[in-house]
Parts: sequence; structure tokens; C-alpha cells
Amino acid sequence: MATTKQSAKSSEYSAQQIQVLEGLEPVRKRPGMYIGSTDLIGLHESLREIIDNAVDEALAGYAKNVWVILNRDGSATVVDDGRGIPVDTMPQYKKSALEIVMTKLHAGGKFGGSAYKISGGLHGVGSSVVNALSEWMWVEVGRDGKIYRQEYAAGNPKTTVDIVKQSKVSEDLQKFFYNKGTTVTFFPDNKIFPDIAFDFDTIKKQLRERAFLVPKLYFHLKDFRGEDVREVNYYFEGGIRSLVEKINENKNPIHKSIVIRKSEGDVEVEVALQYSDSYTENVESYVNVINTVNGGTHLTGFRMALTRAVNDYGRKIGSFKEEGDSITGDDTKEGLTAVVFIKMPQDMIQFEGQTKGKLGNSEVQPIVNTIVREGLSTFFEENPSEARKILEKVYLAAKARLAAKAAKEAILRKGALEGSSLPGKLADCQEKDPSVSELYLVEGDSAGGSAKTGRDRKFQAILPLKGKILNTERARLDKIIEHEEIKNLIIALGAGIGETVNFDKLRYHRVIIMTDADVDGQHIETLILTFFYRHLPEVIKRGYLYIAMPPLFKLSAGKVSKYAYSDAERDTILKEMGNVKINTQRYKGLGEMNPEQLWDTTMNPENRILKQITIEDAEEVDAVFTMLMGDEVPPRKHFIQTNAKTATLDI
Ligand code: 28F
Repeated sequence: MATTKQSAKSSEYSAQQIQVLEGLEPVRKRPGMYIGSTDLIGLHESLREIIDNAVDEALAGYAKNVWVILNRDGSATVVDDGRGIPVDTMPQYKKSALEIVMTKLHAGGKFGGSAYKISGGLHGVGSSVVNALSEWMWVEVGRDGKIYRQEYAAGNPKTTVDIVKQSKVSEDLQKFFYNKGTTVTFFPDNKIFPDIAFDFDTIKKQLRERAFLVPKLYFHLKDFRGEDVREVNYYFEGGIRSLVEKINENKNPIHKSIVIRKSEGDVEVEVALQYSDSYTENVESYVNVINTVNGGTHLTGFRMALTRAVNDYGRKIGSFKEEGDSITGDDTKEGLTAVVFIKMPQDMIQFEGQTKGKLGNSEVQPIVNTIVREGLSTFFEENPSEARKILEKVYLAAKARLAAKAAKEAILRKGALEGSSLPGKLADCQEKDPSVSELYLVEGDSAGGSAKTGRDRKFQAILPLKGKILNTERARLDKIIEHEEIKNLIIALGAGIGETVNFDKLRYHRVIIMTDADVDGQHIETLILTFFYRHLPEVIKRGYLYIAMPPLFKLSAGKVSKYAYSDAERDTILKEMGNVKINTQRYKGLGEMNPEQLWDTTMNPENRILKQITIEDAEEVDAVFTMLMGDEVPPRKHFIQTNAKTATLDI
């Protein structure tokens, strides 16, 4: 079967790389050792391992696309258009390389959080582990215009490596794939994994993360399990520079983005950064393709270098007035967007912390520090006007830090809004027990009016909010409590804010955001979520924050009318109602409903649908990252404005 050319190629990878081989029995005996856990995290780790093999083939320069398909039968298919796993016979094992890759455990080839293999390294290592943990698996390899297939059950071959006429993937998928590359389809073993349902959003997140670390690779995720096919596609042109610029897309960058890239020994350092006029920091760090959510030595090295370089430059151009004047690490954080991305050999990496989200290699810190410090100094020298803008921003932060400290103390003294009387706009409920009291935050005065009429005043309070509330992401506590709408909200909630916050005093254990199902409504919803996430996260953590879901349609036939809360529900109801003439009304806003309707559909606990907000939801809303790849209309795009006051400092 092997051509001469293939054998020559196979000698490159076969001889040293696959050294000690074991069977897969230990994997089924102790799956946790190999994939960390057998819960949903482990389930998705196993899928990710297959995906990463495809990504490796892209990093090696051969694959341009990776498809991930969630099939109707519960299996998952991963496809790449790379070279295909070699199928020729390996003389030392007298078996096809494909079979070896899929059925033998590479000694020490544990995988999990540290699964990444740098381009050119050994890949395919984790496939056998996933195979062992699958009720069944089949792999197809497209090479030299032929399709090879082998099937397995619980990691054991069920067929030889056969040349087949046609791919086994469903016909509507075949048109997407080229006849080269690797296709892996597997059905996780329910005896190993108690829950074998893949989660679209988890996988989506995994792919998004991969997408920008591997520029110019197309990712396609398709989910055929539901009624409608769900689909997202990710593609990222320019590596981490574009990532930083994307994150700042809706902010106001104050200078052109800076990229520093240099290697030192085995460590390749890539850093992109750009300041915007916002106050928040958005710094992400990666090692190979692992997102180090808890940072680590690479991030520390970066921060040290940034603070140092800014201080050095400030001193150099003589902008420090007094001896000992300097900025702190915190001052360099405001408005900073940065990605710190290092690559190093997989077997050198030490992860730390409970979730292994932190890089521990101490040698990395000075490497990153030196490279970034030199890179920044050079950039500042060569771009004095850009450097000046960064200095201004950082000085502004330093000044604000001192001002904020003073303001905070003042708030603390005053006892932040405590004892203020309830806002006039609040229609409070009669109930005094917070655990059964609800506060509706309603968009606009007119819907507010309907809600006040329609509510059950015993336990439901209404607070109408006017138009756009302040975007609290950009604002400091002292500014926030000057803002009328927010102030009303804080007083109505009764728990205070900032250092003096006291959740025992919270007056409602259900806070329900009720806005129109349109763009404006989404803005307001987002702004309110941002406020809670940034300033009263405890309300979310305790499960007190909800979003009301008004119906989208009213379907009436004669005297009977029904409400539908989604397109799908509308279709079901239309079917149920059969042949009678049905009038479909689409609700555009809360204002279209009279008070009774509003009560019936959206406020009556018997009928209403409330979506409880989790901290993850809020994070998602908060993270600019969510709109990075443009699979959804970015909710914040329309309303992020520049409230930031710019100050010119005399430097
Ligand atoms: C859907 C998942 O697993 N893709 C892969 C390749 C390509 C090669 C390879 C993989 C065999 C013995 C190591 C091809 N030609 N997608 C994937 N694509 N593995 S896994 O080789 C693995 C070697 O030792 C490949 C030439 N060299 C490597």
C-alpha cells in the first residue's frame, strides 16, 4: 500500500517519535488519569483533544479548515483538510501508522490541560485515548486521492485499514470537505461518561480561543441535533494584533497598536497592546494554545516590563516633576488591552494552581520582562507622539487614583446614600420581607406606567428607568452615585454600594429587568447587567437577578388568544390551532401591551418566563471578547460611547 515517497516521509516521524507503546487498557481502567475527569469537562476535553490534533496539522502548515460537527445520533465528527494521518505500514510494528496512532498509548502521553503540541511536534497522541473512551469511533484519511477507513469499538480495531469508495460522513456534509485530511467520528462511551451530551456553547468557546492563536485557519462548528442547524464560523486573519484591535473595536484607542515579538532560547514571546480611553483593563495570556486564565510568570514579566518602560521613558523625557515621582503597576492597567502569548515546548511547561490556569515556569518571567521592556523602549524612542499619549493616559490614571482614594474616603464617611428616602419614581410593594419581594426595572415611563397598573402591588415594586443609563464600565464609584437613574436604583435596592454595602439590607430578592425585545431594550439590559456585574456582583451570585421574557407573538382565533415566546412556539401553536383563521400579532415593545396583558404574559408568576442571570452570563455580557468574531450582532456596539473625560497633563 505504501508508496516509496510515503515511506520516506514516514521515516521522519516514525523512528524516534513513537517510542514506547502500550495498549489502551489502562485508559479505560483509569480514565481520569488521562482526561482529568469523566464529567462534562472531561467529555469536552476529549473532543478538544481531537480538535487540537487538527489544529496541530494547521500549525504545521498543512490544514486550512477544521470542521466540528455535532451529529444527530450524539456522536461528534472532527475534520481537517491536512495531509491525513499516514496509513503506510510501520516496519517496526508491522501495522499501519493510522492503527498505531489510534490504538496505542504513547508512553507518558498523558493529555488534558497541557495537550498542546507545538507545530512540528508529535501529534495524534491523544486520539487513542479518546478512542479508548468511545463506544465506537471511525477514522477516515484522505491521502493521494484515496479514502482510507478504519473502525473501532472501545479502542479496539473492528476493521483493517481499508480503502473505501466513499466517505461515511453524511451526504450534505461531504460537499464541505475536500478529499484530503483526517476525519474522526466518535460516540463517547456512556459507561465512562455519565453525561455524553456535547454543549454547543462550550465548544464554541474552545474554537474561538483557538481561532486567533492560529491565524488564517477557518473553524466551522455545526450542530445538527436540534430542529434548526446551529452554526458558527471563526477565522482570524492577523494573530494577536488583530485580537487586540478587535477587543478595542468599540472603544477609543488612543494610539496605534504595539506588537513585540522575539524569541529567547526555547521561548517565543509575542505581545500586543493598545490603550483606549476606557478605565477597564483587558489582558489575556496564553501559553501555546492554552488560555492561562490565572496568568503566571509570563504575565508578571509583562507587567513589570510595562511599568518599568513607561517610568523609564517618563523620566528620560523629563516629565517627572519631583524626585521620586513615579507611576505604579496599577496605573498602567487603566484602559489597557493586551494579549501576552508565549510559545514553548510542551514538556517544559509547568502549570500551577487548582485549575492549572497559571504558568509557573520561573525562567519565563525574566525572558518576557527583558523582551517587552526592550521592545517598548524601542517603540517609545521611535514613536515619541504615541509614547506621549500613553504617558498622558497613565499619568491620568495615577492622578485619578489619588483623587478616587480621596473620593472613596468621602463616600465612606457619608455612608453612601444610606438613609436617603426612597425615590419618587419607585412604586414600592406592600410586602416588607425581601425574600418574597420583587423589583421590576422597567424600560421607559410608559411601560413603567402599564407595569404599575398591571402588577400585584402586594409583592411587586416597579422602578421605571429612563432611556440609557450610565455605562458603568467606564465610570468610577464616585461618578456612578451622582447619576440619577443609578442612584435611584441603589436607594431602591437598599443595600448601599461600595465599601459600605450590606446585603442584609437588600429589599428585594428578585430584581427583574423588563425591557423591549429590540436593540434599545438590549442596550438597557446590558447596561443594567454591567452595573450589577461591576458594582453589585453579589446580587447576581446569590441568584437574585432575572430578565423578564415578554412574549413575541399574540395568536388569536375568535375569542381564544395565546401567547408565544419564541418562533418555534409560535409555529407549534399555529399547528395546534389548526385551520381556523388566526391573527398573528408581533409584539415590538412592552408598550403595545395593556396592563392586563403585561400582567398575564410577563409578570404573573403563574405564566411568566424569567431568565435567571448567572455570573457567567454577566461576564459574557461584560467581556468585549464576546463580540470578537462577529457571529452575533454585538449588543454593545451601538451604545458604547465616549464618556471618558480626557485630561491633558502638562508633561
Ligand atoms: C480530526 C483530527 O488528527 N489530524 C492529523 C495528521 C497528520 C500527520 C500525522 C496527524 C504518525 C506517526 C506521528 C501526515 N503526514 N485531525 C487529526 N493530521 N498525524 S493527526 O502524523 C502523525 C505521525 O507518528 C502527518 C506527514 N506527517 C504527519
